[in-house]
Amino acid sequence: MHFLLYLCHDFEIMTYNWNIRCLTAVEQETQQHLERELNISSAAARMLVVRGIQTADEARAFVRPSLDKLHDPFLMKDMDKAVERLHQAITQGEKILIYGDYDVDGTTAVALMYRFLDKVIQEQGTTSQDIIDYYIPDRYTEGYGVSTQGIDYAAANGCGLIITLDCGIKAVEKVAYAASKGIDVIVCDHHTPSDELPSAVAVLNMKRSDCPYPYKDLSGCGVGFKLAQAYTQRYLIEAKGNEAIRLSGERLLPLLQLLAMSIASDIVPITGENRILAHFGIQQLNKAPFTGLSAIMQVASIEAKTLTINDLVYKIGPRINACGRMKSGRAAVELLLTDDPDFARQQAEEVNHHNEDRRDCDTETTKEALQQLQDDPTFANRRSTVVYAPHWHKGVVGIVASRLTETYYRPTIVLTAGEDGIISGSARSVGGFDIYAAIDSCLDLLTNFGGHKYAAGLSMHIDNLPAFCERFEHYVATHIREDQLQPTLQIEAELQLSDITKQFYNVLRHLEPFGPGNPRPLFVSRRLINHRDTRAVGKEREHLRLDVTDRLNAITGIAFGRADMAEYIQNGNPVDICYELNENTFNHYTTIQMMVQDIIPCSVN
Ligand SMILES: [Mn+2]
Repeated sequence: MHFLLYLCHDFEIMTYNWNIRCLTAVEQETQQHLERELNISSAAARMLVVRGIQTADEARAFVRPSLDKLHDPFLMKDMDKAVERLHQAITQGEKILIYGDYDVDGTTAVALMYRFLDKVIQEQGTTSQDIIDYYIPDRYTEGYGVSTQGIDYAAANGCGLIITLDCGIKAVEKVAYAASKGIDVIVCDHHTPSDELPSAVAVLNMKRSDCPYPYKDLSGCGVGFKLAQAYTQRYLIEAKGNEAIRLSGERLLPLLQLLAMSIASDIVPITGENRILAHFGIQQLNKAPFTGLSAIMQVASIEAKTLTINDLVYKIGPRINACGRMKSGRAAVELLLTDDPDFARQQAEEVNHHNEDRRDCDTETTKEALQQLQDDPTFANRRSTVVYAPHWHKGVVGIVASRLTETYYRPTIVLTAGEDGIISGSARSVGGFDIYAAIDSCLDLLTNFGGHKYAAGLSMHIDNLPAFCERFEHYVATHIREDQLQPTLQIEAELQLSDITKQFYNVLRHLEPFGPGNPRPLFVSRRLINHRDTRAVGKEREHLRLDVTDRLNAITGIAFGRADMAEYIQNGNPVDICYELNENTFNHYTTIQMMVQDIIPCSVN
């Protein structure tokens, strides 16, 4: 593996392991088969093979997602009970509280369920305002999950039914508390259940060990959608099965735009059913976005009809989240629900301010944390990063932990002060290292702790911090492998420049939307030399514009922050380049170009 360090100005450029995917003998046969059957290049066929596609039919289904392929919602355990109880509430005019979470998955789930029920109730000739209400817990005073305050709110407002979305699977006591107040609960959640389930009317969660539902990776919003789909099939249309899904399209299809947002932001795999839901959701966002979403797209400078999954991940999701972090999740839901363009514009601008505040806060905190590390003489010899400052904002510690791993690739914890001498924060891991186990080894020093292998939250008394730092570092230093301390680029294939044709790019585009489980393809091409015009560009000449050739074909590209390689390439030295492909339109002329992830001096003769 390559281990080279380049210095540019005074900051380090991250060095990567390159891991190139190899095809097995069987996969090579499949590749040749697809190449013939679909009449595509072998490089294009390879992209299908590495995504687990084996036949021409599977390939067609993958590149052309269809709503007919969605699973029957009644395969989900308890769906019957949920639909019946919901129908009872609707027909008897019983008041329903939709209970969510402050993140994107939780707020989109609430908006989806509200929009769905709102329409159903209006069609019955009743005003929905008296019948449905929603509740988002406060991130700081109530925290995640079903709260006592939320149930008291339901009781005080005369609700007979609570639908929890993106939460509730562990709310054993809270569901019992609701029952004591005469309130029934339907749980819609996708978090991993414990041994004991809450004794709710229905517990919808495909991760229940007794749930036969075939797809396990729905978002919280996705589980809510399945409830809406099931209700539609049973009570709103005569036809059943796939035909019903098609016929109910008009009712359910617009809701998929909210679902696509939750899938993009909650980092669930974009495979199977999620791929279909995200595909049609993005189509809806480009065709007929809800008023509030259209306003957010405007403040985020996303051109109408061009939105991609990346825009959801990097532009829309963070703005909705910022609203929950810096203000309240309720404001986010209001924006997702409004049909008033003026209100939407105002709210979207406010959301944008929250996002700017969040970004400033996150940049400032990251700067302070990096300074703390640079001032610490012992830091260079450590394997882990733990930083603490009492004044940091609780809402950004997780983002800051991620940022720190971009500079120092180590298991990282960022902490800030809470109340009564308790400090709390977020942990982020690197390279497949199990940070949950590392923190778990310090359990006796903690007051609270939860999470998984790659990310966790924790709190402890401030007096325990020095002991924690020492024990955590010791655990990391004795358990982490050298290769886990260097990030790895998972490369899909080595390409000749002649492989990069219009047809190849067209196949690539049909593999979208990309995300976990279906990564954006990363390629490598070797022995490339300067063609005509490789040079440093940008305000401070910090970026590199590439114009390279393999002596037969040429391609252009951009490498952000890599002007350090300009002279090397200009001097005629060959390089290996790792890149994604995208289209660049300039003067109405579109070309395929490289978005460079890494460049190294040529490693092969
Ligand atoms: Mn979720």
